[in-house]
Amino acid sequence: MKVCLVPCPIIGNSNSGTIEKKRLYPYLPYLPVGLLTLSTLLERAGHQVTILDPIWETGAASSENLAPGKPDDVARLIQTTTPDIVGFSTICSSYPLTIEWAKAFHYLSPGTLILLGGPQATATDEQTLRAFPWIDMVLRGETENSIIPLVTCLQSGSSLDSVPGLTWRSDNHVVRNADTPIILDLDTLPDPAYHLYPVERLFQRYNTNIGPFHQPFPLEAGRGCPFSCSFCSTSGFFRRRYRTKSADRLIHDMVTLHTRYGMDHFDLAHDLFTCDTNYVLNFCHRLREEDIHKVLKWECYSRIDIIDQKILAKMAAAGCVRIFYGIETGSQRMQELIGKNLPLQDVRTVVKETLSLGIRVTTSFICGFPQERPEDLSATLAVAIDMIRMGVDQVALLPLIPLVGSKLYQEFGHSIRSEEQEPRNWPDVFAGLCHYETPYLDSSMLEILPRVVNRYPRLLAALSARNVDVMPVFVRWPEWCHAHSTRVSESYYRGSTFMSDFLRFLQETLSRDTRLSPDLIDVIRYHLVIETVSCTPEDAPIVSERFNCDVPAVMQHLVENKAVTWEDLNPTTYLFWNSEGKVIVRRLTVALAELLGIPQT
Ligand code: B12
Ligand code: SF4
Repeated sequence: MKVCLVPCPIIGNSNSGTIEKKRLYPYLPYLPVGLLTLSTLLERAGHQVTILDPIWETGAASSENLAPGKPDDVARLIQTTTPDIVGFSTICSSYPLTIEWAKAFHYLSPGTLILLGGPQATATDEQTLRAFPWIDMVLRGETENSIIPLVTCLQSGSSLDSVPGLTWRSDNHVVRNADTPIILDLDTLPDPAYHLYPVERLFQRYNTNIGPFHQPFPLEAGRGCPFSCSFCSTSGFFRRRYRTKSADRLIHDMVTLHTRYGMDHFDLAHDLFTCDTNYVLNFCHRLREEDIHKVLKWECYSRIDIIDQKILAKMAAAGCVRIFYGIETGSQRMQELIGKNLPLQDVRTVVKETLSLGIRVTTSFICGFPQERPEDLSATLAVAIDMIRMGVDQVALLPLIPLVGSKLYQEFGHSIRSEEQEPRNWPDVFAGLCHYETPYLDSSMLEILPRVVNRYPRLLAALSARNVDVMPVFVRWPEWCHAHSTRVSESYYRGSTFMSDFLRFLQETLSRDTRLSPDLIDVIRYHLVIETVSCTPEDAPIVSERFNCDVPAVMQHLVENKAVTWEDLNPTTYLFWNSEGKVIVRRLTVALAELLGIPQT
């Protein structure tokens, strides 16, 4: 049979934007690891497979912006492969788009079977089939053992009753077959069908696009996490069975990708790679034994309570260059309530040890739990700022996404809200586009906090270095909006003026505070200029502004806990202009600016 598989779109900014806007956002290229493995199995069984990732294919894609185009364009593309079955992969954040693509394809080719798989369709299988008649079936959970039985039954026209993990319609009733057993030995998985994906183009983007550090290439290391944090859905999906590919198999996969495509930096996709210490130590030992660590670098996910100096040292010596730690909340009360149970007193020690070994760190935090109180959020902000000042690469503060299938959803799913029509119509399907009601937290605070933390972490760290408590400032935001008649709708927060307004608010609020030194006022003003220039057209005149100090140097010293030097306090002029959506900043000494006759405001 001819099977066309379509990856789920990964939206550049998944945590904001209406469904309408999400269609326009740039998309992140990401290797659909699961689909590639299924493709190998299908090809081996004699089927003809195409993987069609619309973000590479439609006219909307450009070198800067990858975007899939309109649903009709996506549907036409799929139709060019003349499939018998179209299989869409799904994730919570882009589920409405996937459903739209499927609908557009159904109208173009009503007889072709539409199948869904992946975490979101698995969690919402029955609801999805009831809500959207154009979706024919969902293959739930891990599907390597069920995809061939399904396609074989479809080809022969035999009954679907025995296909494990299938949710389908029979006589207009939704039928849910028994679950598929999980795959215990992941070494039995075949090599992914890389030849079906534009791997070279993806690799090229990974190498050129992501800041100072190459984006690593995704490689599946294993599945399942034995913990059961209440907000997370992974424990249900993989039934809490922690598994890894053997160290030898994983190394074989890394070396194969290196030899075939030149990849030298891998993201070992596993929710909790370091769960089994002996496994990790053996993996590190094998990498060193073969001298592979000198060429191939890798990164992984961990928890601060299952790792220590000894393992970290082995990992660093074996080529580990980054670890992602989910801290989630800085409040011990919330740690317990959400079932994460991290001993917060150990966070600093573990992060410090990790950094001291030369391993970079990403930490992530969540806000918007239904039980969260202002003091909890304040504690989270304090830990996040502390992490920035310790030198972690990124502190992501993410708004909580309600995940169907999670414990939190079971308890508070009835209280999810959305400003948009589709999630309101089908909350149990599109919960990922909603938010929980937060009785103790102001909703505008939850809008601004993640946006500001993610955009200006170093600014917040610089303020905190001078003992400015930023939380009370956030609390005063609604009052300021009211005084300035600023409409605080959800779309306002997503718009271009919010960030400038916020910086103006910060400047005004903190300037009233006599403790704020002139260099800190300059730090805020500098960001305000950047934000303002980012909203100007590209042909707008260059902006020149004079500051009483070398702002980036002051920031650097504050964030790193170092004393600001006399040299930093030299008046400096900066030129700002907008080039291809990025603000370029150039530093001039005041004397040079005067010599060049550059007007200074
Ligand atoms: C790597 C990763 C990412 C990457 C890439 C995402 C991607 N394409 O997978 C990045 C970093 C971008 C990412 C981001 C996010 N992620 Co993420 N991510 C993962 C992670 C750790 C690994 C994914 C993976 O490769 N798995 C291994 C492969 C083999 O599994 P698989 O893709 O699910 O495929 C199997 C089955 O699902 C099925 N299948 C999948 N598709 C299809 C299609 C068909 C037709 C069929 C038949 C079968 C099928 O068959 C495959 C083989 O068994 C998973 C957790 C996990 N362990 O899976 C979370 C996970 C997918 N992420 C999750 C979330 C919530 C997010 C974010 C929303 C987080 C946030 N708050 O911002 C963002 C949103 C992305 C966006 N911007 O739109 C959730 C999704 C939950 C849900 N209900 O959808 C997961 C499951 C983790 C969790 N905590 O629950 N993520
Ligand atoms: S949040 Fe991390 S540790 Fe907790 S259940 Fe999910 S994957 Fe496991």
